[in-house]
Amino acid sequence: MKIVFIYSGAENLGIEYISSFLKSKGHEVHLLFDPAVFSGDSFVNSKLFSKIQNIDARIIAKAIELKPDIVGFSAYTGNYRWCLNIAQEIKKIANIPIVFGGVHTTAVPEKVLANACIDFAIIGEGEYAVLDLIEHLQKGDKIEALLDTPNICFRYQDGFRINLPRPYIQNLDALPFPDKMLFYEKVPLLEKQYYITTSRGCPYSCTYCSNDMYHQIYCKENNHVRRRSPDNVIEELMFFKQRGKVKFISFVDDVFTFSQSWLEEFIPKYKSKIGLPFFCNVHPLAVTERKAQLLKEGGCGLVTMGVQSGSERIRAEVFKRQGSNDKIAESVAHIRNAGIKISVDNIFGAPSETEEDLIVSFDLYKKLKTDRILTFWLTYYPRTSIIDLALKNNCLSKQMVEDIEQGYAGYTHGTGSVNKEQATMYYKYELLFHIRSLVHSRKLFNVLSKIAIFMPFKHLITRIIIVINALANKDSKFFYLLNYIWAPKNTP
Ligand code: B12
Ligand code: SF4
Repeated sequence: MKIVFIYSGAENLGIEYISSFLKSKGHEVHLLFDPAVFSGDSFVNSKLFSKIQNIDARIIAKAIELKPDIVGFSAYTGNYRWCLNIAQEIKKIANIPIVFGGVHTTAVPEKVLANACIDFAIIGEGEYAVLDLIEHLQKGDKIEALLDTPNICFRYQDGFRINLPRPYIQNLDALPFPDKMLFYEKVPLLEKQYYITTSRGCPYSCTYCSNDMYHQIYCKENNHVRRRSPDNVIEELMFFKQRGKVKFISFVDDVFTFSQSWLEEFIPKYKSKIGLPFFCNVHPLAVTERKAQLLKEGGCGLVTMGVQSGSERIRAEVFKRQGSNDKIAESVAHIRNAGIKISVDNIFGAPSETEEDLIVSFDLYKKLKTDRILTFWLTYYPRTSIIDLALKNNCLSKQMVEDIEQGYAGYTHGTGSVNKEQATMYYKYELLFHIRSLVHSRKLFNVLSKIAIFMPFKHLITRIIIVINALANKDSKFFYLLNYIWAPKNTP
């Protein structure tokens, strides 16, 4: 059978895993890819450039031309409307079965299936479920044959058949390595920074994160986190290292440092066999002096750590993130003392957040010696528990929740759900946090922060600082966009 995946934005490991799995079972897989350099989540969001590129129409034409047996979309909330639009256009021309998977589909399969152009929605991990679906289509069985097939959802009689997911895949080593070439053939530049995950799942369950939604769906299971063996990860990396194009490894695991014993085994092997600089995500509770040393020994140059708020109240009551400010300071110090750069994330706009909370956060960031503070406006993702809190606090209405589930992810505090007065307050702290990430000298920072409070156009100045910081830190996304303009590519 021939499956065509359609995707936009960044490289997608989910599609790559399903692709190699299907290929290992003898199926043919294609990708139509819009790198969304001028649209979606891009720095340079421009309707005009996007129109000139005319990628959507080319994707639709190519999808029809390939004559697939099934077309697959990986939907996260931010690209869901785009996926839906392409699916509708394809269905108008050809009656090809269309399947949606990915995090947004997993959260709200019934909303996805309410669109007549989508035939199937697959929730949770996709490898075995897509195989079941393809084999079902190949046999030409009646839809009733899928009534008890885990993960697969579809319209049935007057409603929806939402089948529960099968248990998590426990032995990740048994999966074929992700089909990286699917994306690299489209944009060879992507190979410079090798995305890899050594685990699936997260041990924590922050209320704003999609892991919280996964934990609700897979509620009967308590083994949310699964990890590949160090040897299996090294084997995957060796193959691409030998191709000689990879310059940098990005471990995109939710929390790379959750197990010390795994790192003790992995790092020496990584150092001797791979030895490329790498990046990873850490959690304040999953950093110790020894773990930081191990990261450094392996060649880690930068870590990202979620702080999200310096207010212990917001972290505990709203975000459900455990750990004190002292623990955060200690973990940052371990990373810095090991000689690794650290970038921390902060989320503005938590339900019930007051200026008091922002002042406390500001005090924490003044103390921490971080290389970068990235600030985000809270984005509500479907079926995460922070939505219930926001409803209780009147930060969201029922209509807004419906919009979020329909993929109008604009309900961030930065795009409309705070009033002018609140926005002015947020812009002030946003600017202060960004200045802090550029200026490490306490004295200079104190002077600048006093001036900044009175500056006009705070939001604009923040944007300029973000660009300076992206250049100073050689931000990979930023350079990808710059390089993409003249790099060879074969899209869509
Ligand atoms: C790695 C990662 C990235 C990487 C790589 C992107 C990628 N998609 O691989 C980078 C850094 C580029 C990235 C960017 C972004 N990310 Co991101 N990212 C992740 C992360 C940490 C892991 C994803 C991953 O690789 N998992 C491993 C694979 C194997 O699992 P998977 O993707 O879930 O795929 C499985 C199933 O979903 C399913 N499946 C997936 N696709 C399909 C398609 C079909 C047809 C079927 C049937 C099944 C299926 O089968 C797969 C295999 O089992 C997740 C958090 C998480 N833990 O899931 C966030 C996450 C996906 N990202 C998120 C977001 C918001 C973004 C950005 C929009 C951020 C931004 N503002 O720029 C961008 C979007 C970029 C883009 N266009 O793809 C959100 C999405 C939330 C939501 N509800 O929409 C998540 C869930 C984190 C969160 N906040 O909760 N991200
Ligand atoms: S630690 Fe990070 S990945 Fe894990 S649940 Fe919290 S926000 Fe999500």
